[in-house]
Amino acid sequence: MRHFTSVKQLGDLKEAFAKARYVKENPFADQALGRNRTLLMLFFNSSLRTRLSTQKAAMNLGMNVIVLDVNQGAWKLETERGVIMDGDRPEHLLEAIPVMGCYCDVIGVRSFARFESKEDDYNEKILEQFIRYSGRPVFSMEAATRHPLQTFADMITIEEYKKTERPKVVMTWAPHPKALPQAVPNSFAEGMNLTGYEFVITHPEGYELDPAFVGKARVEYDQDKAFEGADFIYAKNWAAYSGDNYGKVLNTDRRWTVDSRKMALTNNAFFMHCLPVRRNMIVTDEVIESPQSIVIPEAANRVVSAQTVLKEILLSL
Ligand code: AN0
Ligand code: CP
Repeated sequence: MRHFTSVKQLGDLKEAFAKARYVKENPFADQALGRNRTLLMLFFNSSLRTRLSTQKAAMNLGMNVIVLDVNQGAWKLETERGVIMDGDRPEHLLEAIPVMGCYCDVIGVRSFARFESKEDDYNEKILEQFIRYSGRPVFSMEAATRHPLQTFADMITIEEYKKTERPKVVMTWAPHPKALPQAVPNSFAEGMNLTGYEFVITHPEGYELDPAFVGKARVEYDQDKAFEGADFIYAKNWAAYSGDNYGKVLNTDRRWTVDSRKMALTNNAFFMHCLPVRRNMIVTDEVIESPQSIVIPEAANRVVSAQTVLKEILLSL
Protein backbone atom coordinates (compact mmCIF):
# COMPACT_ATOMS: atom_id res chain seq x y z
CA MET A 1 0.00 0.00 0.00
CA ARG A 2 1.37 3.42 -0.91
CA HIS A 3 -1.45 5.93 -0.49
CA PHE A 4 -4.51 5.25 1.69
CA THR A 5 -7.58 7.33 0.88
CA SER A 6 -10.37 4.73 0.82
CA VAL A 7 -11.18 1.46 2.61
CA LYS A 8 -11.28 -0.12 -0.86
CA GLN A 9 -7.47 -0.03 -0.73
CA LEU A 10 -7.48 -2.46 2.22
CA GLY A 11 -7.68 -5.27 -0.35
CA ASP A 12 -8.85 -8.63 0.94
CA LEU A 13 -10.96 -7.83 4.02
CA LYS A 14 -10.31 -11.11 5.83
CA GLU A 15 -6.58 -10.46 5.53
CA ALA A 16 -6.99 -6.85 6.66
CA PHE A 17 -8.93 -7.95 9.76
CA ALA A 18 -6.28 -10.58 10.53
CA LYS A 19 -3.54 -7.93 10.23
CA ALA A 20 -5.53 -5.65 12.54
CA ARG A 21 -5.93 -8.43 15.09
CA TYR A 22 -2.18 -9.08 15.04
CA VAL A 23 -1.46 -5.36 15.56
CA LYS A 24 -3.95 -5.17 18.42
CA GLU A 25 -2.43 -8.18 20.18
CA ASN A 26 1.20 -7.22 19.44
CA PRO A 27 1.29 -3.40 19.44
CA PHE A 28 5.06 -3.14 19.88
CA ALA A 29 6.15 -6.00 17.61
CA ASP A 30 7.14 -3.69 14.74
CA GLN A 31 9.09 -0.97 16.54
CA ALA A 32 12.04 -1.44 14.18
CA LEU A 33 9.91 -0.81 11.10
CA GLY A 34 9.43 2.90 11.80
CA ARG A 35 12.87 3.62 13.22
CA ASN A 36 14.27 6.90 11.82
CA ARG A 37 11.12 7.36 9.77
CA THR A 38 9.13 10.55 10.25
CA LEU A 39 5.38 10.95 10.01
CA LEU A 40 4.01 14.42 9.33
CA MET A 41 0.39 14.84 10.40
CA LEU A 42 -1.17 17.89 8.82
CA PHE A 43 -4.47 19.28 10.05
CA PHE A 44 -6.58 21.81 8.18
CA ASN A 45 -9.40 21.04 10.68
CA SER A 46 -9.79 20.22 14.37
CA SER A 47 -9.35 16.72 15.75
CA LEU A 48 -9.11 14.82 19.02
CA ARG A 49 -9.24 11.10 18.15
CA THR A 50 -7.47 11.15 14.80
CA ARG A 51 -4.65 13.27 16.14
CA LEU A 52 -4.05 11.18 19.27
CA SER A 53 -4.70 7.71 17.86
CA THR A 54 -2.59 8.21 14.75
CA GLN A 55 0.29 9.65 16.77
CA LYS A 56 0.02 6.71 19.19
CA ALA A 57 -0.03 4.25 16.27
CA ALA A 58 3.10 5.85 14.78
CA MET A 59 4.89 5.78 18.15
CA ASN A 60 4.00 2.09 18.56
CA LEU A 61 5.75 1.55 15.21
CA GLY A 62 8.84 3.42 16.41
CA MET A 63 8.29 6.48 14.20
CA ASN A 64 9.04 10.12 14.89
CA VAL A 65 5.99 12.33 14.58
CA ILE A 66 5.54 15.98 13.61
CA VAL A 67 2.07 17.50 13.96
CA LEU A 68 1.20 20.71 12.16
CA ASP A 69 -2.05 22.63 12.54
CA VAL A 70 -2.13 24.69 9.39
CA ASN A 71 -4.46 27.25 10.93
CA GLN A 72 -2.43 27.74 14.10
CA GLY A 73 1.07 29.06 13.61
CA ALA A 74 1.73 28.13 9.98
CA TRP A 75 1.39 30.59 7.11
CA LYS A 76 -2.12 30.74 5.78
CA LEU A 77 -2.18 28.74 2.56
CA GLU A 78 -3.60 29.78 -0.78
CA THR A 79 -5.03 26.72 -2.52
CA GLU A 80 -6.16 28.15 -5.89
CA ARG A 81 -3.71 28.34 -8.79
CA GLY A 82 -3.64 31.58 -10.77
CA VAL A 83 -4.70 33.78 -7.86
CA ILE A 84 -2.92 37.14 -7.45
CA MET A 85 -1.74 36.65 -3.90
CA ASP A 86 -2.32 40.15 -2.54
CA GLY A 87 -4.69 39.00 0.22
CA ASP A 88 -4.11 37.44 3.65
CA ARG A 89 -2.48 34.19 2.45
CA PRO A 90 1.32 34.51 2.22
CA GLU A 91 2.10 30.97 0.99
CA HIS A 92 0.83 28.72 -1.79
CA LEU A 93 0.03 25.04 -1.35
CA LEU A 94 2.11 24.33 -4.46
CA GLU A 95 5.33 25.30 -2.61
CA ALA A 96 4.20 24.21 0.84
CA ILE A 97 3.43 20.61 -0.19
CA PRO A 98 6.84 19.68 -1.70
CA VAL A 99 8.60 21.55 1.13
CA MET A 100 6.72 19.50 3.74
CA GLY A 101 7.57 16.38 1.75
CA CYS A 102 11.28 17.17 2.29
CA TYR A 103 10.90 16.88 6.06
CA CYS A 104 9.14 13.52 6.37
CA ASP A 105 8.67 10.02 4.97
CA VAL A 106 4.88 9.71 5.25
CA ILE A 107 2.15 12.39 5.31
CA GLY A 108 -1.31 12.20 6.90
CA VAL A 109 -3.75 14.93 5.86
CA ARG A 110 -7.05 16.11 7.32
CA SER A 111 -8.92 18.39 4.94
CA PHE A 112 -12.71 18.43 5.26
CA ALA A 113 -15.17 19.31 2.54
CA ARG A 114 -15.42 23.08 2.35
CA PHE A 115 -18.93 23.16 0.86
CA GLU A 116 -17.81 25.93 -1.52
CA SER A 117 -17.70 23.73 -4.62
CA LYS A 118 -19.17 20.25 -4.76
CA GLU A 119 -16.90 19.47 -7.70
CA ASP A 120 -13.72 20.45 -5.82
CA ASP A 121 -14.86 18.52 -2.74
CA TYR A 122 -15.83 15.37 -4.62
CA ASN A 123 -12.61 15.49 -6.71
CA GLU A 124 -10.63 15.67 -3.43
CA LYS A 125 -8.82 18.72 -4.75
CA ILE A 126 -6.62 19.24 -1.66
CA LEU A 127 -5.77 15.60 -0.88
CA GLU A 128 -4.99 14.86 -4.54
CA GLN A 129 -2.46 17.71 -4.63
CA PHE A 130 -0.64 16.16 -1.68
CA ILE A 131 -0.52 12.84 -3.54
CA ARG A 132 0.74 14.55 -6.71
CA TYR A 133 3.27 17.02 -5.32
CA SER A 134 4.62 15.71 -1.99
CA GLY A 135 6.64 12.78 -3.34
CA ARG A 136 5.56 10.83 -0.23
CA PRO A 137 2.95 8.24 0.64
CA VAL A 138 -0.17 10.12 1.74
CA PHE A 139 -3.02 8.87 3.87
CA SER A 140 -6.35 10.48 4.66
CA MET A 141 -7.15 11.52 8.22
CA GLU A 142 -10.62 12.51 6.89
CA ALA A 143 -10.72 14.24 3.56
CA ALA A 144 -13.64 15.79 1.69
CA THR A 145 -15.45 12.59 0.75
CA ARG A 146 -14.12 9.81 3.01
CA HIS A 147 -12.76 9.00 6.47
CA PRO A 148 -11.17 5.60 5.85
CA LEU A 149 -9.28 5.23 9.16
CA GLN A 150 -12.58 5.77 10.97
CA THR A 151 -14.40 3.29 8.74
CA PHE A 152 -11.70 0.65 9.14
CA ALA A 153 -11.94 1.06 12.95
CA ASP A 154 -15.75 0.80 12.69
CA MET A 155 -15.43 -2.41 10.66
CA ILE A 156 -12.95 -3.92 13.12
CA THR A 157 -15.37 -3.04 15.95
CA ILE A 158 -18.35 -4.67 14.21
CA GLU A 159 -16.26 -7.80 13.57
CA GLU A 160 -15.42 -7.92 17.29
CA TYR A 161 -19.00 -7.44 18.53
CA LYS A 162 -21.14 -9.21 15.91
CA LYS A 163 -23.01 -12.30 17.07
CA THR A 164 -24.01 -13.57 13.64
CA GLU A 165 -22.09 -13.91 10.37
CA ARG A 166 -24.38 -11.43 8.61
CA PRO A 167 -25.51 -8.79 11.14
CA LYS A 168 -28.03 -6.11 10.22
CA VAL A 169 -26.23 -2.76 10.31
CA VAL A 170 -28.30 0.43 10.12
CA MET A 171 -26.76 3.82 9.47
CA THR A 172 -29.13 6.55 10.58
CA TRP A 173 -29.03 10.27 9.95
CA ALA A 174 -29.58 12.28 13.15
CA PRO A 175 -30.02 16.02 13.72
CA HIS A 176 -27.19 18.50 14.27
CA PRO A 177 -27.19 22.31 14.30
CA LYS A 178 -24.24 22.79 11.89
CA ALA A 179 -23.50 21.55 8.39
CA LEU A 180 -21.31 18.45 8.60
CA PRO A 181 -19.54 16.74 5.69
CA GLN A 182 -20.66 13.46 4.10
CA ALA A 183 -17.18 11.93 4.55
CA VAL A 184 -18.04 9.68 7.50
CA PRO A 185 -21.34 8.33 6.12
CA ASN A 186 -19.91 7.97 2.57
CA SER A 187 -16.94 6.07 3.87
CA PHE A 188 -18.98 3.89 6.23
CA ALA A 189 -21.35 3.01 3.37
CA GLU A 190 -18.36 2.22 1.16
CA GLY A 191 -17.02 -0.10 3.86
CA MET A 192 -20.36 -1.81 4.48
CA ASN A 193 -20.69 -2.49 0.75
CA LEU A 194 -17.43 -4.46 0.91
CA THR A 195 -18.83 -6.79 3.59
CA GLY A 196 -21.53 -9.43 3.52
CA TYR A 197 -23.57 -7.64 6.21
CA GLU A 198 -27.17 -6.55 5.68
CA PHE A 199 -26.86 -2.78 5.33
CA VAL A 200 -29.68 -0.23 5.59
CA ILE A 201 -29.43 3.57 5.45
CA THR A 202 -32.21 5.71 6.92
CA HIS A 203 -32.57 9.49 6.62
CA PRO A 204 -35.21 12.15 5.98
CA GLU A 205 -36.03 13.00 2.36
CA GLY A 206 -33.48 15.39 0.92
CA TYR A 207 -30.51 13.78 2.66
CA GLU A 208 -29.77 11.24 -0.10
CA LEU A 209 -26.05 10.46 -0.34
CA ASP A 210 -24.02 10.10 -3.54
CA PRO A 211 -25.30 6.83 -5.14
CA ALA A 212 -21.68 5.83 -5.75
CA PHE A 213 -21.31 5.41 -1.98
CA VAL A 214 -24.82 4.08 -1.25
CA GLY A 215 -24.07 1.13 -3.53
CA LYS A 216 -26.30 -1.83 -2.79
CA ALA A 217 -27.57 -0.51 0.55
CA ARG A 218 -31.33 -0.45 1.13
CA VAL A 219 -32.55 3.11 1.75
CA GLU A 220 -35.51 3.31 4.15
CA TYR A 221 -37.10 6.69 4.90
CA ASP A 222 -39.02 5.37 7.93
CA GLN A 223 -36.48 5.31 10.77
CA ASP A 224 -38.61 3.04 12.99
CA LYS A 225 -38.94 0.49 10.20
CA ALA A 226 -35.21 0.63 9.53
CA PHE A 227 -34.39 -0.03 13.19
CA GLU A 228 -36.51 -3.22 13.38
CA GLY A 229 -34.25 -6.19 14.08
CA ALA A 230 -31.01 -4.18 13.74
CA ASP A 231 -27.83 -5.56 15.35
CA PHE A 232 -25.87 -2.31 15.05
CA ILE A 233 -27.10 1.31 14.94
CA TYR A 234 -24.54 3.66 13.43
CA ALA A 235 -25.66 7.26 13.96
CA LYS A 236 -24.26 10.25 12.06
CA ASN A 237 -25.37 13.63 10.89
CA TRP A 238 -24.53 14.92 7.44
CA ALA A 239 -25.51 17.96 5.41
CA ALA A 240 -27.46 17.55 2.19
CA TYR A 241 -25.62 16.27 -0.87
CA SER A 242 -28.13 16.63 -3.69
CA GLY A 243 -28.30 19.44 -6.21
CA ASP A 244 -28.48 23.04 -5.04
CA ASN A 245 -28.87 21.90 -1.43
CA TYR A 246 -25.25 20.68 -1.32
CA GLY A 247 -23.81 21.51 2.12
CA LYS A 248 -27.10 22.77 3.55
CA VAL A 249 -28.86 21.88 6.80
CA LEU A 250 -32.43 21.12 5.68
CA ASN A 251 -33.81 20.32 9.12
CA THR A 252 -32.82 19.65 12.73
CA ASP A 253 -35.82 17.46 13.49
CA ARG A 254 -35.22 15.90 16.90
CA ARG A 255 -37.71 13.15 16.11
CA TRP A 256 -34.64 11.58 14.43
CA THR A 257 -32.55 11.62 17.63
CA VAL A 258 -31.61 8.06 18.64
CA ASP A 259 -33.45 7.34 21.91
CA SER A 260 -34.41 4.33 24.04
CA ARG A 261 -37.80 3.90 22.38
CA LYS A 262 -36.12 3.46 18.99
CA MET A 263 -33.36 1.24 20.36
CA ALA A 264 -36.12 -1.01 21.79
CA LEU A 265 -37.22 -1.75 18.20
CA THR A 266 -33.84 -3.33 17.44
CA ASN A 267 -32.39 -6.74 18.17
CA ASN A 268 -30.75 -5.29 21.31
CA ALA A 269 -28.44 -3.43 18.91
CA PHE A 270 -25.08 -1.96 19.75
CA PHE A 271 -24.92 1.82 19.39
CA MET A 272 -22.01 3.30 17.43
CA HIS A 273 -20.86 6.83 16.57
CA CYS A 274 -17.48 8.07 15.35
CA LEU A 275 -17.49 10.94 17.90
CA PRO A 276 -17.46 13.81 18.65
CA VAL A 277 -21.19 13.53 19.31
CA ARG A 278 -23.72 16.12 20.45
CA ARG A 279 -25.79 14.54 23.19
CA ASN A 280 -29.55 14.88 22.98
CA MET A 281 -29.26 15.99 19.36
CA ILE A 282 -27.75 12.85 17.79
CA VAL A 283 -28.33 10.46 20.71
CA THR A 284 -29.85 10.69 24.19
CA ASP A 285 -27.71 10.48 27.34
CA GLU A 286 -29.50 7.26 28.19
CA VAL A 287 -28.56 5.47 24.96
CA ILE A 288 -24.95 6.61 24.80
CA GLU A 289 -24.46 5.62 28.46
CA SER A 290 -26.21 2.26 28.08
CA PRO A 291 -24.31 -1.06 28.12
CA GLN A 292 -25.13 -1.38 24.39
CA SER A 293 -23.11 1.74 23.56
CA ILE A 294 -19.70 0.78 22.13
CA VAL A 295 -18.47 4.26 21.18
CA ILE A 296 -15.41 4.01 23.45
CA PRO A 297 -14.09 0.65 22.18
CA GLU A 298 -14.86 1.98 18.70
CA ALA A 299 -12.64 5.01 19.37
CA ALA A 300 -9.97 2.76 20.91
CA ASN A 301 -9.83 0.81 17.65
CA ARG A 302 -8.69 3.98 15.87
CA VAL A 303 -5.17 3.15 17.08
CA VAL A 304 -5.50 -0.32 15.60
CA SER A 305 -6.76 0.89 12.22
CA ALA A 306 -4.10 3.61 11.98
CA GLN A 307 -1.30 1.26 13.03
CA THR A 308 -2.39 -1.45 10.57
CA VAL A 309 -2.44 1.06 7.71
CA LEU A 310 0.79 2.82 8.71
CA LYS A 311 2.54 -0.53 8.97
CA GLU A 312 1.51 -1.40 5.39
CA ILE A 313 2.74 1.99 4.18
CA LEU A 314 6.09 1.54 5.99
CA LEU A 315 6.46 -1.92 4.43
CA SER A 316 6.07 -0.29 0.99
CA LEU A 317 8.85 2.28 1.51
C1 AN0 B 1 -16.67 15.91 11.68
C2 AN0 B 1 -17.54 15.31 10.59
O1 AN0 B 1 -18.74 15.16 10.80
O2 AN0 B 1 -17.03 14.96 9.52
C3 AN0 B 1 -15.63 14.93 12.15
C4 AN0 B 1 -16.11 13.58 12.54
C5 AN0 B 1 -15.02 12.61 12.76
N1 AN0 B 1 -17.49 16.28 12.81
C6 AN0 B 1 -17.61 17.52 13.26
O3 AN0 B 1 -17.07 18.43 12.67
C7 AN0 B 1 -18.43 17.74 14.48
N1 CP C 1 -13.76 10.35 14.91
C1 CP C 1 -12.81 11.28 14.65
O1 CP C 1 -12.18 11.29 13.60
O2 CP C 1 -12.64 12.20 15.64
P1 CP C 1 -11.74 13.52 15.60
O3 CP C 1 -12.42 14.46 14.66
O4 CP C 1 -11.69 13.99 16.99
O5 CP C 1 -10.38 13.15 15.06
